Amino acid sequence: MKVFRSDQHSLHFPTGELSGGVFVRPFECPERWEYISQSLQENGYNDIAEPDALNMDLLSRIHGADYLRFLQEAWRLWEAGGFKGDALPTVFPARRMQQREPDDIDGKLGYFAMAIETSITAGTWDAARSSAACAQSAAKHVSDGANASFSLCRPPGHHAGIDLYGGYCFLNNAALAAEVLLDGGSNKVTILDVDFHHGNGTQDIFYQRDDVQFISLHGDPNDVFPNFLGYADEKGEGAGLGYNINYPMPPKTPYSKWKEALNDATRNIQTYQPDALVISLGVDTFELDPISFFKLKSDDFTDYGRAIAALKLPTVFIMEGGYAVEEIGVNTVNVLNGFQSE
Ligand code: SP5
Ligand code: ZN
Repeated sequence: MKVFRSDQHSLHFPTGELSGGVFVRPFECPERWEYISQSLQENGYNDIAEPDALNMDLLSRIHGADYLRFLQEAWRLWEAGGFKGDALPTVFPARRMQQREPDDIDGKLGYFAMAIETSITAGTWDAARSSAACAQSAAKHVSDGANASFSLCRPPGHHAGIDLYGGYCFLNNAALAAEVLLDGGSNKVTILDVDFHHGNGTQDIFYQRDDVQFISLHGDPNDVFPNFLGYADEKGEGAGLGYNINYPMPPKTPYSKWKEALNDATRNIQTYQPDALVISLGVDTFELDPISFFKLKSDDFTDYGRAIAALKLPTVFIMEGGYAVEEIGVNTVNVLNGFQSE
């Protein structure tokens, strides 16, 4: 399986994250990428490529023009304001306030943010762009005939919506991969999101469309981030009605229960009959993950990798979350190994 990755991920490394009222070292850190790279190498995934340049036209199919402009100018405006730390929002357009982008950078940050654990730094745009470029090239590789590819995306993408960032995400890498597959001749694509958190951004982007089926297995938003999307009654709208499927699950969910949801998801994929599959691959479902509450063990990742392969679809794996840093490489590679063994 060919791997796409870029060293430019390390341009994004905020100094802190507000968690539990304390400014801590960010959970989404550069070592995550390094541990995964190392495990890939140790397991013989040596066909590694740098991505092609990002196609901004394709990116514009999933993100709004104002939002893309904001991401590119945010750091410059923040610096021009004389601020010294990383760029963080402090004020939000809550209920009955104006949904209007102001000139002031503090207001812009709050206008486009869906969470404040995610800082923007000097290198954030370049890192996000390189991450999206990896997803684009991995999808192109499959669209050109390969049966699978893996994109070591960092920063991750599934919380980034049409015009919003947060949850460590800026550009929606999995959504871009789906657009590349559609552009390359697929008529229908399924995005299966197995990250612990609901893929609110991906749901947002495809909510009214029937050419992309979105399925997410995640912690119940009533109990955990992103808290305001991911309920089972969110089924899509208009042409998209029926093509959005959520499986929220409670704290301490063991693999046996998670696998039941996956089995139901695979039945829904078989009914939809997509031409290709994108996996939003977060391994924060692991029992030792510091910010999550499912109970998957390392071998379970191998098992569900096999179940994904049983669908017999061209498959693009897009890296999302996973914060038990020392085990992140093993768990990620276990999914790929399970897929390859089938
Ligand atoms: C891609 C991805 O997995 N993003 C996850 C974003 C999670 N953001 C919220 C992190 C909250 C951590 N602090 C919790 C301790 C205080 N309750
Ligand atoms: Zn996650």
